[in-house]
Amino acid sequence: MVSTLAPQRVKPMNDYPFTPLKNYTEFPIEQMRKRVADFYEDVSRRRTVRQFSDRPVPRDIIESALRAAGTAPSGANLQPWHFVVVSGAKTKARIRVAAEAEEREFYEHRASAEWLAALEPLGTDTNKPFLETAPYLIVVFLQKFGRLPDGRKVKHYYPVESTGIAAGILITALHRAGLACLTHTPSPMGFLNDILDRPKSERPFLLLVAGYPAEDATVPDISRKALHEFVSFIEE
Ligand code: IYR
Repeated sequence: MVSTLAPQRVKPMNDYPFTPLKNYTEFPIEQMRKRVADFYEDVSRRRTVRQFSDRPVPRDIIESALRAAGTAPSGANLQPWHFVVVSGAKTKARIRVAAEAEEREFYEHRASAEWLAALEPLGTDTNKPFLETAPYLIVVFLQKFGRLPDGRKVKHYYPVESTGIAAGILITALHRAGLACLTHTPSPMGFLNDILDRPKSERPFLLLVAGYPAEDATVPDISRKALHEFVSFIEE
């Protein structure tokens, strides 16, 4: 009889290769506390910025942040995202024109009075100069399905959750590099497929504006919820 005390070997139920978990690092509790507190201190300084400097940012920094985003967990590891990095003035200008047209529709017709009231503290309007000023527009696309090399469709699972997590890691990585960004969502964003030549199977998820903040950038004086307002613990 096999003893129930025998060391448990996790044996996969299939023939796909598994490899030992090599890169996991455990930290002593005190170090864990410090690391997570330092991380919080750093991310809590992140602010959404709407005034950008045109100072250039080396592309390899954006690439590293995107590499970090590409480590996000995803449904069945299908990585249902595509990122288009726009730095060319011509394309940025086309995006600005199209986004401002949608924004005019939004502010003048589509948005409810309630929505406009919610936006008032942010001071946003139809004018989006940052789409041309900032050195990078990173357009995040969500792939509803993928394609095998022979053209067959592959269904993607949880693409919204997966792409949202990847976008969160990207925003955090850009912040950690010392860059500012803005999650911009002109709605609808279908024009981005046309301008950036992306297939219909991809949906623009968000447009991240990234760069240095303008020297005179200001941000709304708003606060974040305290922990007890957005977290509950159940300990029984
Ligand atoms: N997309 C518009 C409106 C807007 C909507 C939300 I919700 C915001 O948090 C901020 C803006 C714009 O970018 O102005």
